[in-house]
Amino acid sequence: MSVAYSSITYEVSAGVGLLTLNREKALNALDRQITDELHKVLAEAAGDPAVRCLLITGAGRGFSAGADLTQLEDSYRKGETVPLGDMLRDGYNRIILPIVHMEKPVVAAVNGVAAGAGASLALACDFRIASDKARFFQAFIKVGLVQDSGASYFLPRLVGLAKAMELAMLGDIIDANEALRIGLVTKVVPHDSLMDEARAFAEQLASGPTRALGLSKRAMYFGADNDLEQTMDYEADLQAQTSLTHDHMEGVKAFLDKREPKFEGR
Ligand code: T3D
Repeated sequence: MSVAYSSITYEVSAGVGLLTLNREKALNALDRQITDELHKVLAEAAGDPAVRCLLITGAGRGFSAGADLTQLEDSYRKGETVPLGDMLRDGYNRIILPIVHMEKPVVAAVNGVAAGAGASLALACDFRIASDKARFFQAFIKVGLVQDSGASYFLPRLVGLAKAMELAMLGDIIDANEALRIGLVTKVVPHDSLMDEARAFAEQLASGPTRALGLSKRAMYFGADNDLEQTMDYEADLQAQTSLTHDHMEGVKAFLDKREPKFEGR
């Protein structure tokens, strides 16, 4: 299945939903249209049993340059300030949360620059496979804004508080190798093989025990914000669910039969 929106393309094959941001000229900067379309496609991917892993990338040489800074150009040129709080609540927050809440793995194939809210989009994914041309940029501070779209949540958890402060407050652009060194990305691959590598990675996840993967993600977020006792209790609740799945039974049978398991995502 393949659907073309005006700023996104989306297709599903071999258990992987491939979502491509498609505003190449503006390095896939996020305007209202693309944000609304993202919201729609994320809901579709979350509810589609044929999608067992979602892969997000950008067309052209950018992953996403963050908020489309031309959107409010008229106001800024006239010297009018614009309060952005509600725009975030109605806009980017509605695309970041569904990625985190999606009970299946989400992978970003970071093909180029990921800046501002575009970097947050990549950070919200469970894995980042980066092209050797990828760059990460907490651009917010350069335009006099605080980081948003979850960057203050994801960054300290991924790279530690000190490095998160450095990235956010200095606003230096880092390349793919530095991103790998500080733990921001899963791996760096040659640019020309990015999509093959990212697809293979996504297909491996898509052939896994989807329910356990989804609940593993949920448990990790829970564990990051709760104490050991609460977390172990929560794990027990989740295990009560995974233990009833076909994939759990299949995994144990495969072990006993000394063969590879064939998970079906149920
Ligand atoms: O407003 C709100 O909704 C509030 C929320 C804010 C959240 C945020 O995301 S704030 C941060 C917004 N993003 C930025 O500040 C990044 C701005 N862009 C850049 O600093 C640079 O473009 C990059 C470092 C990302 C890439 O540099 P480079 O040299 O590789 O490319 P370029 O030549 O600067 O950009 C290529 C084109 O994309 C260019 O258009 P042109 O001249 O070819 O017609 C450029 O204007 C356009 N572009 C890049 N970023 C944006 C953009 N157009 C609109 N919005 C952008 N963010």
